[in-house]
Amino acid sequence: MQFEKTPGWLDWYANPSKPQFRVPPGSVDAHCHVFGPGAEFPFARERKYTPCDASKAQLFALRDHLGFARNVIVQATCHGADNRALVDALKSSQGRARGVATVKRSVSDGELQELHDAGVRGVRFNFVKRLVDFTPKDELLEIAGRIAKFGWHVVIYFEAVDLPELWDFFTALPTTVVVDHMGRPDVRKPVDGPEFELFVKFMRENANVWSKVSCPERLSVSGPPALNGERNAYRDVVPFARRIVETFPDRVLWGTDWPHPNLKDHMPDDGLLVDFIPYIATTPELQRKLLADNPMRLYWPEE
Ligand code: 0GY
Repeated sequence: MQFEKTPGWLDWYANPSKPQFRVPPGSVDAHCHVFGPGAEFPFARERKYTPCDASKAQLFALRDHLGFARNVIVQATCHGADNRALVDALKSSQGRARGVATVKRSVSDGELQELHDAGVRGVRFNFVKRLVDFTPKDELLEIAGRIAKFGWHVVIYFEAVDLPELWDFFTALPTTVVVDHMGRPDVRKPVDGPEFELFVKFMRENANVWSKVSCPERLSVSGPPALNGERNAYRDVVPFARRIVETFPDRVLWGTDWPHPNLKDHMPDDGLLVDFIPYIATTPELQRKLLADNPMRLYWPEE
């Protein structure tokens, strides 16, 4: 099937720079996606955008270029609950990728077992209204109860303003809970203001909650670096991510978010994104926890 990209869709950065920061051995890019290819793995009917293709081979090439050892591939909303592209990528990774799927209430235990065997270790619940239609909370709770038996966790994606309303649901989840992109703070607000304090409280009061300190390019208002060779990009996001890394060093993950869905203004150079890491994890110990120890504990606990 042929797909037309959403008008204005920015393709991923074709020739990312080599990062100056060398990630520790065994590092995991713990948030990235594959898109299609649409001709092989059609995009879902209920999708809110149509991306460009971004294949497993291109993802694995980026992994090697940036110096990572492994990937956690997260089911993107453009594939709905059809996890075939994800499973195909996991099976081709020679054990170097694990996955987070999207499932519906109708999924059978046999299908969950197949996903597990392919390397899936979590499900994603998305509350970002521009990306998905509403799913009733009782359905999500039922799914959470079933995947808990497989030792999986729940990944949640929401925007900061919605945390108060979603708090009771999130704190009722029976598994480890991983928040995408720090719950998307508004970085124009103070890092110690009420909105981000609520997120810090959410993590402090719930020891099962982890956070990805990812997507500075999505959260930043100050934007990418000047075109003068500077590699210190997205500075307005640093205080937020650094605070989470330093307060909860054993419950943070990092990922590129390649191929970066829905960016309207600019497409980040993935090499620059890697060079963001030492600004938010400022010691070798914090870097090792963020990039290797924590994702290994969550996704490859047997190693
Ligand atoms: C991200 C962020 C976005 C999209 C998706 O699955 C998705 O479509 O996650 C977004 O548009 O903010 O994590 O990739």
